[in-house]
Formats: sequence, C-alpha cells, structure tokens
Amino acid sequence: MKNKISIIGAGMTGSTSAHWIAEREIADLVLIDVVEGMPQGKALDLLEAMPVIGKDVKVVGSNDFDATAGSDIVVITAGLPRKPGMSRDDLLFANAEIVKKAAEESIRYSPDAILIVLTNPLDAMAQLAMKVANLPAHRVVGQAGILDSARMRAFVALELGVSVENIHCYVLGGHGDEMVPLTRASNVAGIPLEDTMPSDRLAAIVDRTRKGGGEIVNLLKTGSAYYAPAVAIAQMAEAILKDKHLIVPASAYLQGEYGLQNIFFGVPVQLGSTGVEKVIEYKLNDVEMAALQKSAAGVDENIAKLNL
Ligand code: TXD
Repeated sequence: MKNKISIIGAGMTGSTSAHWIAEREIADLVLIDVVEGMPQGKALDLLEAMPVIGKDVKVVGSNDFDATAGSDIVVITAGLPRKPGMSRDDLLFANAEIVKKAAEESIRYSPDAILIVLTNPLDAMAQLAMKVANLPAHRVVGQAGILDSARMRAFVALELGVSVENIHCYVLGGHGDEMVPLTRASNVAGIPLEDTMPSDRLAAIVDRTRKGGGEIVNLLKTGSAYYAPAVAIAQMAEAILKDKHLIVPASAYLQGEYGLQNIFFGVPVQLGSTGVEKVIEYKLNDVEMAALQKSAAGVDENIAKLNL
C-alpha cells in the first residue's frame, strides 16, 4: 500500500516540500491550507507534472483536515514567515495558535502519524505540537539541522571549490542565531574542516551559517527560504518511510541528553519507521557545551512563554 503524507500549510515551504517528495515517489500527498482554492490549485498543478517525470503520485488539496485521514506522516508548515528585521522568536504567539490547531486536528484524523514540524520558532513549535497532540517524544521531530548544516556545506563548497558531496558539516542547537556549527566534527572527505582553510575564513563561514536564514529573508523582502528547508523535509520523510536509520541533525525532545531536560533542541538523531529512534551524543568539549547551553537558554525562554 502507498504511504500518505499530509502537509499542513501549502505556502512556499509546504508546496515545495510536496514537490521534492513527489519527485522521490515515496508517498501520495495531501496539501491543506486555510486559503480557499490555493491548496487545491497547487495540488492539481503538481499532479499534472507527474506524467512528465514519470512518477505515480496522487496529490490532493483541501481546506479540511478530513482529507488527511490515515496519514503516515504529517508535516506542519502552517504559520507566518519572518519579514526583514524580525527574529524567528517574534513569530511565537501567532504561530503557536496555528500550530496548536494543526497538530490537534492532524492527530485526530491520523492517530498513528509521525509529525515533522517546520513552523518557526521551530524548537518551541515542535514542543507545542508534541504536547497538544499528546504524543510520545519519538513521534515528533522538528526540521532545522539538515537545513543549517546544508547551508554550511554549501558555503564550504564555494570556499574550497570541492563537491558538496565531499563536505560533511554538523550544526546543532536551537534554530536561531545562537545555533552551534560544530566545526570540530565537520570534515571534507575525512580531512578535518579546521585543516582545510585559514581560521578567519572558517569563522566567516560559521557566522554566515548562523545568519543564513536572515540573509535570504533580507534578499527576498517577503517570505523566507523554501527550497532548502523543503528538501530537508523530503529527506526526513524518506528516512522515516524507508526505515533508513538515517542520522541527521534535527530538533528532538531531550530527556537528559547533552545535559538538557524537557526541551526540543537540535541534535543528531537517527530516523526510522518509528520516528526518532535515537538521539546520538557527541563527546563535546567545554567550549562546544557552553555554546549549546547558551543556545538552549533561548529555546527555554520560548518554552516558558508558552507554558510548555
Ligand atoms: O528550517 C525551518 N524550520 C524553517 C521554518 C525554514 C523556512 C521557513 N520556516 C517557517 O515555516 C517560517 O518561519 C514559517 O513559520 C513557516 C512557513 O513558512 P512559509 O515560507 O511556507 O510561509 P508561507 O508561504 O506564508 O506559508 C504558510 C502557509 C500559508 O499558505 C498560510 O495560508 C498557511 O500557512 N496557514 C495555514 N494553513 C493551515 N491551517 C492554518 N491554521 C493556517 N494558518 C496559516
């Protein structure tokens, strides 16, 4: 039987996620949005693209959650994106209302689904979704780390003139400007990243990675990044549906790992058919640990504001 993925919020990230997922032919798709006609129109357009790429994927759009019934995965992208000058945290209360409804309704129609959350501020929204849907921690995961790490990989590839395939970078922490690019664990074809370029160049890449989302928001003027966030969603969905046991950085609920409790936070996780199979713990040095704690403090503030 075909798998089913529903995407709540058929805006830029939602519809682009559908596009990347359809290309992988891993599931039939449902797009949900509050705007009348929009998810239906985008779904039909994407359905009509399938013959050209030779993929048998059904795509349906709706304004009602009943269309999502029986989904294996629900992706939550519904919410407002940032405008220039806004931080992700500025979206907290408006998006909390939207994510709350999306998570509750999604689980009502798909009680066995795994939730992948994208809406910002990401870590707090993932935690809210877990709480309101009353799910065990392994069934909720937030997307941020694949994107942040991909940004760093892209910048290193540009700097060194090496294939992106050779570049492995790991960005941990909350999805905010205090995220922690782990240069010590990153490498280029096995060579430690720190040995591949002068330290000032590496520092510039770390800084650009941290501000990568804002760089795009400032260029676009309306809306935020969508190609890279959406392809990260597709990678996570594929890892879950194919039970790949794939290790990726993502936001997961921590219960003591990295010295953190009761917080969704960006760490390496292993994704398989049950969702988050495992949180992987790096041996961090004191400087890295301190940077993670600083990042966690920002996430904690949002969690406290929402009484989670
Ligand atoms: O890496 C990450 N985690 C992120 C997160 C990367 C990129 C974008 N990130 C965040 O995702 C961004 O800050 C926003 O909070 C969300 C969605 O971003 P997107 O760029 O897709 O925003 P759009 O294009 O405005 O789409 C949001 C859609 C829009 O069509 C609304 O009509 C819809 O959400 N919306 C709803 N759909 C269903 N149900 C409800 N209640 C609803 N409210 C709004």
